[in-house]
Amino acid sequence: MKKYDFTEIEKKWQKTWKTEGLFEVDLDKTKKPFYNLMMFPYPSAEGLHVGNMYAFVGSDIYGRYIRMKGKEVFEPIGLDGFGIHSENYALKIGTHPAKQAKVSEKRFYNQLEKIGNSFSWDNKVETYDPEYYKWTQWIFIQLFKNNLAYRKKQAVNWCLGCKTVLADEQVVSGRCERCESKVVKKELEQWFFRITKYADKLLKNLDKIDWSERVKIAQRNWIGKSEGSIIDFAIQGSDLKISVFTTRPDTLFGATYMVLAPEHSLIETLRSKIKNWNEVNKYAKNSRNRSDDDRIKEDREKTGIELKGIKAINPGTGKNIPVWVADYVLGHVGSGAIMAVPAHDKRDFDFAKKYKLPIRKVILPKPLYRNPDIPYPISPEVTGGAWKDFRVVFDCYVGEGDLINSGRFDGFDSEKARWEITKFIGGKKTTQYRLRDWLISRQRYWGPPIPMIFCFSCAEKNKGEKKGMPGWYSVLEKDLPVKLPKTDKFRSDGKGRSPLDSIKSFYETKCPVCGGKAKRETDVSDTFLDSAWYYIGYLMNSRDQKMGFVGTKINNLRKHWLPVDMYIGGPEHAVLHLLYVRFISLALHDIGLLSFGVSNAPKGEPFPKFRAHGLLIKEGNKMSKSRGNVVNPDEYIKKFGTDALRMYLMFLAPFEQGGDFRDAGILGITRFLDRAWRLFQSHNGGLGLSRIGVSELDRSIHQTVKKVTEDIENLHYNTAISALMILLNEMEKNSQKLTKVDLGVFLRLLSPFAPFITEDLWKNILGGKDSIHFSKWPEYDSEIMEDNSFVLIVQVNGKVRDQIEAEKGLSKNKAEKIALKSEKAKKYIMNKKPKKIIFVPDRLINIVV
Ligand code: ANZ
Ligand code: ZN
Repeated sequence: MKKYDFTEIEKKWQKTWKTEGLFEVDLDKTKKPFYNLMMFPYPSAEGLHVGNMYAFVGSDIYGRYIRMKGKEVFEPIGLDGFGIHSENYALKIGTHPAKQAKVSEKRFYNQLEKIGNSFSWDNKVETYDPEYYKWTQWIFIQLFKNNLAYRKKQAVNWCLGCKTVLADEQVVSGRCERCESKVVKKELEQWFFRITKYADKLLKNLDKIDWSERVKIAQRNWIGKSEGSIIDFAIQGSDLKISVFTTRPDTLFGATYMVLAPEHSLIETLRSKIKNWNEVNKYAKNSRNRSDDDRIKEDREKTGIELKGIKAINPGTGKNIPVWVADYVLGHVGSGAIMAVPAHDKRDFDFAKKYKLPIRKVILPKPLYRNPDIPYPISPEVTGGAWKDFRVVFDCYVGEGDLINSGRFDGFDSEKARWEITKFIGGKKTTQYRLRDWLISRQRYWGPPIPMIFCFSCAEKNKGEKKGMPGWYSVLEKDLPVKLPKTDKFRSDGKGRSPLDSIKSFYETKCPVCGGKAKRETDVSDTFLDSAWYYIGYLMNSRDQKMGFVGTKINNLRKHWLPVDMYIGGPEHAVLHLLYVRFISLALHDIGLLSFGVSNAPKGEPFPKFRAHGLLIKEGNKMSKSRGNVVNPDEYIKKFGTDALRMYLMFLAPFEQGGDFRDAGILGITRFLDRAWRLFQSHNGGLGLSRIGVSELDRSIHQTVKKVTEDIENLHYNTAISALMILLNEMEKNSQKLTKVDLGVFLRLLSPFAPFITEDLWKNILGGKDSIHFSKWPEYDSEIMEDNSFVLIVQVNGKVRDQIEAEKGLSKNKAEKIALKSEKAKKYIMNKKPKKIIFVPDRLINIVV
């Protein structure tokens, strides 16, 4: 018998498929398109990670299944190789990022070829390819032209390691998401995208797209909608006022002091009145370079300084209250100032305790208030011990309840009081979002130069102009791409300038409007802009042509491919990539450069269906270089084969849950494939076409078809594989009865998981002419599937004498015949004539003699 030589088989089919271009798709001729997309990888230092493979294989299985269900499946692949991560790696090993990109590219594609996915290689994209980033720049320009890109000076996140600014999304607990260095604040002029304009749409559409719930929750929290009021507090003895944003205007009467953020402009304005100016100024300056995360942590010890000589007036109570500066209030949130209500806000409470500020309770939890033993108004005299208890339990009560100590609003329900109080003191209702505009500039080398030009003389000329940004023009579209210049000075100097800022030949240019001397923007754009449109990039290439947005406009030619039908990727991208990609698509839609939609999802949403895969760990631990436990798929592929590794990865747990990789486990899969191989080889040549009647084997086959089909649809690959294992057992037991049809069904069910061995057996044993991967997915017959038999209990004079398997729906007559034939029953009937026969359908027959 021929041995299962996976190395040979896998090499052979890989080569054949590639030369035949089996999985290439003619994008223009498709009738039943299905866009099966997985998040493209960034080429990391170690080459393809088994975690990448896990994600890709999980996505591929789904795609292969859909293909066999009759769709034309497009499954492209590419590399997200522009940006900080790739650049940092090149810097670390002391090589040029462009050179390293070529090395990584080769290695990655090589590895990706081996994982057995049905990739459409003709359409691959690399984000650092000028043909690609030409369009990244083009998108920037479209956003600029539509007032969605602007420049402003702002205190921004500055990573001390990467020496560049970072978006909020890239700062995790005060550290850089990529290099984990500390992140501080720095004042710089930067480019921003107005993603906040889409806050509401991004939020609302979430309800109408089919995404993993945990990712939706993360996006909702990130966008952070909160409804509240703006309330003005007059500053005593001046015309100035402090505006605050609060979600709890109902607690106004409990505001016993106010806090300005260290960045608040009023501090400077009030300078001459602040008696302890030096102290205040020093505190304000120092707190600015602390990260936001650090500042707002609940458990961090609060600090602050009172503005001596300044008092504000609480518009509810009419009383004077002190004004402080403290870094737990952020400059860019709300209005950068708060009314502090220590009795009902934890941070204010801690602060008030520390600085001995008054605490005034204004909300009482309902059960207490309604308790007849505690009459209103509550005071220690009236309540005695209860007051004491109340204080212990509710030092700081953040919930809802009824108002006390609030003048005419006493007794109001706190939720209802919000608007009543706002109205009463002339405040305004507003909605705030946590989401901030997307900071897009990076002071780095390895990225697409931002395609903007600054003209000094035009800026002078249009100085007073309110609209737009005087002197700033986008590069003419015909001049795209603005190529990243080749240079050896690609390292950042750490002073807030990009390396491009010292390349005169790059930045010296002409003004596109007046033709005078002008300077190019020298920052590059954030890597997340590269990946915010790559799913369109895949559609722009094909075997021998590259085309663009312009002229042909993607929305005419290949829009039937959009939106993406199934998108799979890591949940860690919930607030980065997955938010940006939606924003860019919605914006291009509104501008009119894209147009696609499906009936069951909002127009312009690029991914109506998204599934987050789980995390792959190694023997209980996170895989990381420092632990030295990163699994390199190459080794395992060499030792066990791609098919075995694919199946092993998918067998670990439900795909959306992740799994624990253990070396020992893979042997179980190897044995399974070996057994399947032998079963097929043993039938080489001698196979019947059909069986007569319905047998137990038929039932198992149909049940397995149903199970595997449903499991794949739900990405429960692990249980689909175990169903196939059970079926293999059954087939081995009934080896004599097996037909070609049975074996064909088994192979097709297995093919998405183990594409190589199944193709080989399909062609060599079953004589398949075309690839198994384009054969039809098996269907099941629910009638056959159902268990049609039952155990007939045979009694003689009420005592059980035999149990016989029979077909359901058996008639009384037939049952009688079967019973009378039973050897065991005959012994008790002893040839006597039955007096009476009791029959319970599908259960028993009792012969009374
Ligand atoms: C008074 C108050 C009383 C508040 C109370 C809360 C509870 P969310 O819900 O997350 O949107 N706040 C407003 N601006 C701030 C800033 N710049 N820095 C830090 N905190 C700020 O949070 C809204 C609440 O956060 C606001 O409502 C305000 O405190 C605080 F019993 O106002 B609140
Ligand atoms: Zn000019």
